[in-house]
Amino acid sequence: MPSDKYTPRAEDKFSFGLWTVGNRGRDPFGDAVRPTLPPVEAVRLLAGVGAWGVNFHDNDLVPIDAGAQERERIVREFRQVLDETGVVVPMATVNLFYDAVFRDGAFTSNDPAVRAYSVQKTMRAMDLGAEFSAGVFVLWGGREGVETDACRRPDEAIKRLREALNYLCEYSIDQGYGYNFALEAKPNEPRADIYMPTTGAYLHFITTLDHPELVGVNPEVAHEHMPGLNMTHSVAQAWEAGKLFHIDLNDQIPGRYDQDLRFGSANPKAAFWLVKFLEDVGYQGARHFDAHAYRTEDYEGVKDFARGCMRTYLVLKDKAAQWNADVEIRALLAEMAETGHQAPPVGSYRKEDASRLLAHEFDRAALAAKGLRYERLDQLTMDILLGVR
Ligand code: GLT
Ligand code: MN
Ligand code: MN
Repeated sequence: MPSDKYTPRAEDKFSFGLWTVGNRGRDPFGDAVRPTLPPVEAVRLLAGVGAWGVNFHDNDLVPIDAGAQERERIVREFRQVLDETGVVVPMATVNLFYDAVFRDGAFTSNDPAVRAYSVQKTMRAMDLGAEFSAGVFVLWGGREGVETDACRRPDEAIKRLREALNYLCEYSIDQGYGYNFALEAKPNEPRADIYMPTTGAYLHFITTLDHPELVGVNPEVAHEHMPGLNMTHSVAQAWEAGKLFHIDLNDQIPGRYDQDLRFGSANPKAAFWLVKFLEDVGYQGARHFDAHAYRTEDYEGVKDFARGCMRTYLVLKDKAAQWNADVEIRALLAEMAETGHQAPPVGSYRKEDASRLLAHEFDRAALAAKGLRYERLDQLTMDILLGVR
């Protein structure tokens, strides 16, 4: 494929999970449509399409029942292919959802033995990630929820989640791993309800931990769009709190089951605002695609899917630069920022200022009279996105 300005480069920090390009197209109504893609082959595929990084759950790489020798061989072969291709491992995670043992939760299970096993499995997954110098450890609690609230009090579940997180932070410190943990919310699926449904819920939960400085969030487009939320707003709150440790880029039609579509393919305008935000603020983390190819595709189609995620990101990044430089847009923004009205500044509270503010007479009708030109601004945005400007 000839290279152009939308060809991915290492600086773009595009990463994919082994489970994304390795997704075999299973869904609740149908079995796999693609053959197994061994991890080593997945790395070659990713290197071939120009990705920078690969992420994995413990069991994407090492099967859950592997012995020590098998683990060693897998790790050796994986390291070889990383060296050969230059692909890096920015993030690691743990699978606490697939095995039957997690059917009623992992860290929040009622069974203390399941909780202990979940913590042990996570510690081992952290060991594995650290062997490949992963700096971020994602935790997605897909099974930490309920079908019926008869099973436990939800505040008890939160206490258990906190206990596990505190333990894992201490383990990271103890081992000198230097992980940043990134917690990933989702409202439902696979559980009917998941305890930490939104990024905002996690942002508060983090403040209650023993080591809040080690823990941030991993917002996912699909998980915000499923309940009809605005991904860019969630990301902005995380960013403003210094907690945007990772991001899962994909797409999703609101109100449906988790689709994990190619980035930007369902809601390109929402994807535009997201990319523009990340680029405007100078987000330095990985741009991780947590998506998978349509079930109709073979592995050539999987490559098209992976290239498409990165290309759309870069096209939108280019469009964001165009938007920022557009003379008419800049003039509209400047016009909007102007106020023809005098008012005492608010700022931090001071008694004298507060008296002035209380005494001030506002002309409400005049304040409400100015047209804000958002229609024009949005159409200019559309013209840029549709490629006619
Ligand atoms: C799973 C889930 C994703 C999470 C992954 C990390 S696994 O594919 O749907 O959203 O990010 O555990
Ligand atoms: Mn998802
Ligand atoms: Mn995800």
